[in-house]
Amino acid sequence: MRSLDWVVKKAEEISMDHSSIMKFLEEILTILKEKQKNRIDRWIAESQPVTPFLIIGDLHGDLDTLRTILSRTSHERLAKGELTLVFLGDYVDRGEYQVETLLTVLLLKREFPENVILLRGNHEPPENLKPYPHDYPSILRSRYGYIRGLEIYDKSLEVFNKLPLVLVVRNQFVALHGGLPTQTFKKEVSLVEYFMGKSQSEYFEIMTEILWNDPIESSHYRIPSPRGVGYLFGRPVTEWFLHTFRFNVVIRGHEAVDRGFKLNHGGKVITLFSRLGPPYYNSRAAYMVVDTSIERWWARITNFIVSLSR
Ligand SMILES: [Mn+2]
Repeated sequence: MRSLDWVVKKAEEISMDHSSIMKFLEEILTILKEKQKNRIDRWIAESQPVTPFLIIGDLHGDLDTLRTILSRTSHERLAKGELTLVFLGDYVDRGEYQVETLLTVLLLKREFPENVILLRGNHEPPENLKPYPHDYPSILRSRYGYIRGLEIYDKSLEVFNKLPLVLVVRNQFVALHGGLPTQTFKKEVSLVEYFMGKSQSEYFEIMTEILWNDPIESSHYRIPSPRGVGYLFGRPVTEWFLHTFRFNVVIRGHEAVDRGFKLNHGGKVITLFSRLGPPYYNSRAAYMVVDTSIERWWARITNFIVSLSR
């Protein structure tokens, strides 16, 4: 089996200098724009449930873990469309190799555009909603110089703006970085309206929730988040959403959890965290390989979770 770890080497090459990075980011922008004909495409990615999905949570610059996962993944199966890779966002910030990590996932997108889904995390922020700490721009400045670092950062923000917020696999699952939005909870909405709102003014608030929300074991539908942005969404939101739009589970990242995964809301919300190392204390990182053709796969969710430690 030819594995995918060659992509990491290629990313390391591109990361060596400013002009290769700029050229590559420009190329990625063209690819992403071609795929996105309208506002909905830019927001919601859709995938057929025909292949196994390999789902990876927050990486935050953990190139080692990414390399391990890719070394276990078949290039041929991905190339033949027999596998879909889904990344839940948060590629940069924290960690020495965040540039290489970002370039690796973008290279995967370039090589296999139909079978690689890169979702947006809160660390791939819109201009006016930056997380803290956000050390990606300062890493770029110290590595490539002030002006060139800024140029790469600005180009990165353009790329981040083109990453979808939600992956929809009909009758199976949805994947997003933070959580289900509460703004449109129990409203008369279509699936697209639930995730995008009915007007421009709802648009930004819902994006904030998708990127920042966390689940909480509560019968309240929402509680303000201790993060200072977004909400904690309770079980009523998950139950209403899954029932109304006919999905089985929600798969999300965003929280550093000890074993690399956790389950909320009776196993209907799965958190994956795929980074090892400080400043987090999780003993393991986890990812998921799900074959949606297996009947009631979601009822035995832990069977599909793979965990890693150093
Ligand atoms: Mn996050």
